[in-house]
Amino acid sequence: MDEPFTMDANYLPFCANPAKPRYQLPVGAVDAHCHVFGPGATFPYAPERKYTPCDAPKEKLFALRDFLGFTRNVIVQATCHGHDNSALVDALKASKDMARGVASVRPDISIAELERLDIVGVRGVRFNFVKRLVDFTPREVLTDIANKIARMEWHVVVYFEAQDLDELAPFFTSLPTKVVIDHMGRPDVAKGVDSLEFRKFMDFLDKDPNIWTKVSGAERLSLQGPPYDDFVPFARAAVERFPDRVLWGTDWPHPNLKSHMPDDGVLVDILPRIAPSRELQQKLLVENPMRLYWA
Ligand code: 0GY
Repeated sequence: MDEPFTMDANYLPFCANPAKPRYQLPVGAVDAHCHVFGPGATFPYAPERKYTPCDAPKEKLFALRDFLGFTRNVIVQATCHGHDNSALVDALKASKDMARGVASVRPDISIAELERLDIVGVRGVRFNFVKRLVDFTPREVLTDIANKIARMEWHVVVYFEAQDLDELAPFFTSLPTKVVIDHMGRPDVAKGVDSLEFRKFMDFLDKDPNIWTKVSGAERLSLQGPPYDDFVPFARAAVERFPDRVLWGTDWPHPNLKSHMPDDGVLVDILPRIAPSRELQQKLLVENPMRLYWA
């Protein structure tokens, strides 16, 4: 049978043979930002998607987890699957409690459906504000969703670009849950870690203890490429200032990268540079994600 979906012509597939990391992850480490895509023949991509990726099924994700030395995953619903969380749910069920999920839901979702998602391991919803990935959703709609999921003791994960922080910050602060910012709100690393842009981001976290951040996205934000020297100071600054509110993930299978496809082993090897002590590594990779997703 013909495959029902053909990946975009300029889409880069994930690295099939990553290097074994030199850095040994702490026991129980969590890859707290990754995705599953399809397979499209079983879990069709959403009609409203802005890109068609290559399939990246759960079996490949779990094999990568074991190869790199992680114990657990947090699987984040990506926009190419829209609000259909079937591939995510399937992966969570197959993980034997070794994965948690962040879903994408519509405002009319019932409490019964939220409870079904909770049982399989969903602990949050993602609001995406990146214009190349999603159409606009009014804030009131997102607030309705946040109020519903607050009852489940879930949290909100947000993805946006640095220039939009000023406009979005009051909305994030108004949400009734913890809010986890993907990839440090995508700073422009060319501006440097002391830039007004990144200081605003750090001050925002400083003021609101409900805000967490993922210090992931080296391969997305770096202008220099591996070993991502220009990214490291940003992640390190966030880890050192907010050691109890940071998470890290590979972002496998790295949707929409254009410059290069990272070797996930090389990505893991930046961890001791962004979290220089064993204590910081333990918090970043084990204690924080366990508190947020498995408590
Ligand atoms: C990421 C980043 C991207 C894509 C998505 O949901 C998505 O489609 O998050 C991106 O294109 O920057 O973290 O996966």
